Amino acid sequence: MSYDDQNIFAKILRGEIPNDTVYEDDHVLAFRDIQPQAPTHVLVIPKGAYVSFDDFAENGSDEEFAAYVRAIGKVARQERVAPVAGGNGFRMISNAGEDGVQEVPHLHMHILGGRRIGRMIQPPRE
Ligand code: DGP
Repeated sequence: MSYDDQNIFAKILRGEIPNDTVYEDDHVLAFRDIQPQAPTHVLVIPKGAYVSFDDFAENGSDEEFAAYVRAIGKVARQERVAPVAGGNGFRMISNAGEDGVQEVPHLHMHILGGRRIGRMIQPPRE
């Protein structure tokens, strides 16, 4: 699947749509999900044009990988959900493709916490 530069997160990265940023560096932007499913619901995205995690893994640079992983950890600590910083825990989810029910075709990691998130896999809703 090729990258669609009209997707909503590409527009956020270009500053065409506002967002509630919680963290930013040269390679990464993290902002609050517009439809939060938990008290903490942050999306962490690379600034590079990657459709999904597998695209990133295949085509990203080591510098981008390091920045992405570290940013996810920073967000979890900053949001006070990271157990390493005394938080009560969180879940990371990255949906990919149709079976993964990915709605926005720009890689994003959901960071969910602030409540008990529940079982890892729920029955399909659709
Ligand atoms: P996914 O199904 O994994 O592709 O999740 C996409 C998420 O993106 C979903 O939880 C809602 C969120 N989202 C969609 N549009 C916007 C937007 O314009 N701003 C923000 N902050 N989040 C958005």
